[in-house]
Amino acid sequence: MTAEQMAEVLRNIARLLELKGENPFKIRAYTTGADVAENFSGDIVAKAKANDLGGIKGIGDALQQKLHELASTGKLEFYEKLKAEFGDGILELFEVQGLGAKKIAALFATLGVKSIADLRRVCESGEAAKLPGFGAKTAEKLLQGISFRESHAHEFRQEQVAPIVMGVLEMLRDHPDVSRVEVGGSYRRGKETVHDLDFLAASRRPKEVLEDFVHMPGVTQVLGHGETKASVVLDSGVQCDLRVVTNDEFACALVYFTGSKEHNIVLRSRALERGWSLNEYAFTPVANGNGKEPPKCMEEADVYRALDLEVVPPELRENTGEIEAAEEGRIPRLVELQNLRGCFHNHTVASDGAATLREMAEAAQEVGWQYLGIADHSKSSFQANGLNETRLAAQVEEIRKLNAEYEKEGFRIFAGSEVDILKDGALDFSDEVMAGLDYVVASVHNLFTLSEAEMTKRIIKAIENPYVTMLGHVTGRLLLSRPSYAVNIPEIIEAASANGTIIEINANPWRLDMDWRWWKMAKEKGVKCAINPDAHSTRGLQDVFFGARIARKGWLTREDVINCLPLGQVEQALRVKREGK
Ligand code: DGT
Ligand code: CA
Ligand code: CA
Ligand code: ZN
Repeated sequence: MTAEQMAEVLRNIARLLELKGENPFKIRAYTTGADVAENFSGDIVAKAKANDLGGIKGIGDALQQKLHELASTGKLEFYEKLKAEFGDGILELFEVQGLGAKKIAALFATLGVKSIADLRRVCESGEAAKLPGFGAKTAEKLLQGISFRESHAHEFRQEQVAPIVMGVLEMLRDHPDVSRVEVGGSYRRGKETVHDLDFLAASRRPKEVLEDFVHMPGVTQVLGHGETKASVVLDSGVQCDLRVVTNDEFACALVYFTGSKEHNIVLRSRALERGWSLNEYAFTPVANGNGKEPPKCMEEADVYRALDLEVVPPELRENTGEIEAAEEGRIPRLVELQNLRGCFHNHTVASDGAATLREMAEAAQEVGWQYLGIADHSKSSFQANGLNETRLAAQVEEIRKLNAEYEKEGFRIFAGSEVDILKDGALDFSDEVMAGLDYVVASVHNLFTLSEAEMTKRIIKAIENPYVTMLGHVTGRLLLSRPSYAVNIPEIIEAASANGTIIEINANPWRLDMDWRWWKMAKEKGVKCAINPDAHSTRGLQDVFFGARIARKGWLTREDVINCLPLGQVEQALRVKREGK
């Protein structure tokens, strides 16, 4: 049991209690408990096992008992009973876009809907549309939600697979018969979602390694188990493939299994031009080749060198210009997580965050950062407890006070706001109010159904405001859950370039927005990037890990990323746009 799994059980209990129409305070106790479990800085699972949760804010007596039972037995009677009342499929209904507890409860009570399959049936038959508060449009939307979810049924986001990758790599690294190990595939290339995980190990005893792999903890199904490879499915539903090769084959195999397929195809044709064939194990001579000895490769770099190429970082291996760049020695030195000196889009308890200003600031200092930008929601985001002008002014005051305290440590909080972009592109705060802040992140949080032309115009109008320093989560997508709204990204990039507006990479693994596929174009037009975690807790700051990988995948260097600037320079960078006007 992990803290995340514990939190998930608490969230599911809250959902089921909501279906039962339980008292909101009781429900709130479980969602708060889930937040606490997930963001606790110590080992909350060990504490729960030891029945030592007393005095932790947000975990009352009743919850302490339940967490103790859950952590020590792996099960919770109360939860099992709740699930039995509704059936196993009910929780997946919460994953359908546009469906909340109220609607699910109505569907369950009147039409006996217990699963996604049931939901589809009653939407198609017209029964759902007849329910009070539903209508034909809602039913149509729900069907779209179901099909979006199904079209991504076997994909996983980074935060779902990253811990698995760490665990499997550690297991293989510790294996006495394994000399080298790597993860390949789309995960290594830093894709925002992956279908399965591909591991590669070098060993002289593949049998022993594969035997332990198929028996590792969490395996629920063995799809294949041969002499040199095996495939398993874990309890999380993630498929893991392992290929075992010899140490001499490892370099070529790693290139091959990292992909992408398109990148590999170009490598292979370059090999043929040189009179060799390149497969998943080695270079070999081809008949009627030029007779040149095929190169022996011990490292990936040897493979690229043999093909007269610079080494291509895995994130760039998509055949989108990296081969040409590698040939001409133009592979950029990509930004690294360690280059970040702070970040700008973060929330506190003042809006919908879980940590106070001080807690966030001190967590940022722990990470080793020199600054932290606070951008709580603005007043129109009432569902997120957005700040009005008065509350914002009070927060700015509090930030100034904390800054006086932190100054000697060389740390600084920047006072910002995540200001809503209203329907017509106007902003939720006046220019005067925004001028009193260090910076502004402007984001769309409502009216996702505007036409592409209207949405693009709306966002460009915000980009043109001199006080809008950067644009937040450009497309509003939630990976595997909600598609982007209609918007013309090249026009947005053009406007950002013309106005000196920064675009963020929202590093939350559900978003990773703006998408990596657009960054090369943005960079060529001189648009700067901010890698922002959009943290709603101190733990959330760590999401920059995912953002940095996406920035690399977008070909960005530290010069392209504004939050690589040290404190002494970043302040000026935030002022450039507003003072240029
Ligand atoms: P995904 O769909 O997220 O799992 O994406 P990948 O890229 O991890 O794809 P996967 O797991 O099917 O295969 C891993 C790598 O193995 C892939 O990136 C390139 C290599 N590979 C697999 N099948 C082929 C193939 O038919 N031809 C070539 N050239 N390479 C392949
Ligand atoms: Ca894969
Ligand atoms: Ca695979
Ligand atoms: Zn936002």
